[in-house]
Amino acid sequence: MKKIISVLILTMTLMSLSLAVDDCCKVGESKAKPVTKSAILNPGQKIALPDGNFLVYKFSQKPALGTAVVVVKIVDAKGTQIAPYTIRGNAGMPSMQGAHDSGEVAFELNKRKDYLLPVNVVMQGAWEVKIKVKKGSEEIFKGVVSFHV
Ligand SMILES: [Cu+2]
Repeated sequence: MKKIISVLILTMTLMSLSLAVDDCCKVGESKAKPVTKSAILNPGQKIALPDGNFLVYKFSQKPALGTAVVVVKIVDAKGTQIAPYTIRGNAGMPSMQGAHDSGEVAFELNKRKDYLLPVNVVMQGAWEVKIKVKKGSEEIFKGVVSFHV
C-alpha cells in the first residue's frame, strides 16, 4: 500500500512539473509577434507604422547603372523627422536570386536624420530592395522597393 501511495505522489509531482514547463513556454510564445507581410513601397508615399510614426522613401536620383541611393525618412505624427529605428535593406534582382544579392545591410544616418542605403546596380533589369524596420529588438515593419534600370 505504501508503495502505491509513493508511486501516486511521484506521478503527481511529475505531472505538476510538466504543467509548470508548459506554462513557461506559453508565456514565451505570446511575447513578440513577427511581422509577416511586406508592404509595397511607392516613392513619396507616406506609410503608417504601427507605433504612430510614418515612413517615406525615395531615391536620391533616378536609379541607373552604378550606385543608387535609397533614402528613407521617418516622421512623427507632427511631421518632425526622427530616427528612432534600425533599418536594414537587402538589394537584389528577383529574377536572378542570389546573383547580386547585397545581403542585409544597415541604412546609415546622415545629419538630417535621413536613412541612406547605397545599392550597387550592376545590371539592367528589375531590382528590388527588401526593407526591415526594427524598434529596439522588435521588427515592426517590412516593405519592398521595386525599381527598373
Ligand atoms: Cu542580374
